[in-house]
Amino acid sequence: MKFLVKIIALTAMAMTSTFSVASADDMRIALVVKALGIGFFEAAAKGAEEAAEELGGVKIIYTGPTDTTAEGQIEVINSLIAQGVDAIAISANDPDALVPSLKKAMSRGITVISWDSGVAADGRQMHLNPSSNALIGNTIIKLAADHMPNGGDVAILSASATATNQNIWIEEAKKVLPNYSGINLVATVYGDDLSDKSYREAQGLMSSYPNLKAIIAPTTVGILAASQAVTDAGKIGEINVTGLGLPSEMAGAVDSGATKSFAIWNPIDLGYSAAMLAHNIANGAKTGPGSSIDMGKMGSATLDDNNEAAMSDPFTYDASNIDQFKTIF
Ligand code: RAM
Repeated sequence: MKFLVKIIALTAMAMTSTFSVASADDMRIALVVKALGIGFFEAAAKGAEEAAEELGGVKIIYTGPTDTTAEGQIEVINSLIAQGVDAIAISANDPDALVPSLKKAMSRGITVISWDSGVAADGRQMHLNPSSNALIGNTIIKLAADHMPNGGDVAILSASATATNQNIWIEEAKKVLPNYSGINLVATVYGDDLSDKSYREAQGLMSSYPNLKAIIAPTTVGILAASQAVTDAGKIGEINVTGLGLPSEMAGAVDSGATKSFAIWNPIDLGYSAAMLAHNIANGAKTGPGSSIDMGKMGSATLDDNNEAAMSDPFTYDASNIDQFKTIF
């Protein structure tokens, strides 16, 4: 009898510990995106889930506002603070507006990093850029210029006017414009990473600038909407749509000729790396200039003086390779 009691007690103990490992002890990492419903971020979430599976004992909370505003993200952050998550990895709609709420999160012991679209240095422990900003800025202009042997007018269709990443890339693009003689940037407009607004902004560009030769959209939402607007306007062959897109979303535009080429990095790897970094920093990995933080199968991130690191170079897609990639992301 005594023996049986002992067995029951041991079983109960084992059950308790199994339960705590499986749920309450999980590290909860919130992957906060610019807005829900964007394919690029869904691909990144897939990568974050891969990281969680590899690490074990990690739960990814994929969340974000319904539109690409800082206000929406502040609400999300406040709710994550109230839930007491362990880490927040955010792609920001504004570099400064989120700083007070993210500082509050850090003061409660929550690890905060930004990835994709950054937060100002005092609002996060580190930032992960997808690639070198200067390289992305040059790439988006080169993609347009490569198909404009005689030069001409180009316009930029961006995401939101406060998006950290797009604003930096546009700034870098403007710096290298003088290297592309004959390429004339006539306007920059904002579609807020909403399909319908981006589509209307692309239509507006076509009517305001009748000599437009290219629309450059450094956003996966904008490039897709612009290629649709150009197609619907019957301007394939006249206006080339380029910038940053997902092969899975852009395959039709490449087939139709609305888009000759575009670029992107691997969003799955980016989400995987962001989750790995958030996990390792929450587990005590040191941040600070010069420190190196493990990113699992993606190697490690070495932080610069601004506590930033960059991943890989953007890759260019066109009719020759899009079929190989359109089923991946
Ligand atoms: C959209 C978002 C994201 C950006 C990509 C290229 O999905 O704006 O932040 O990195 O485009």
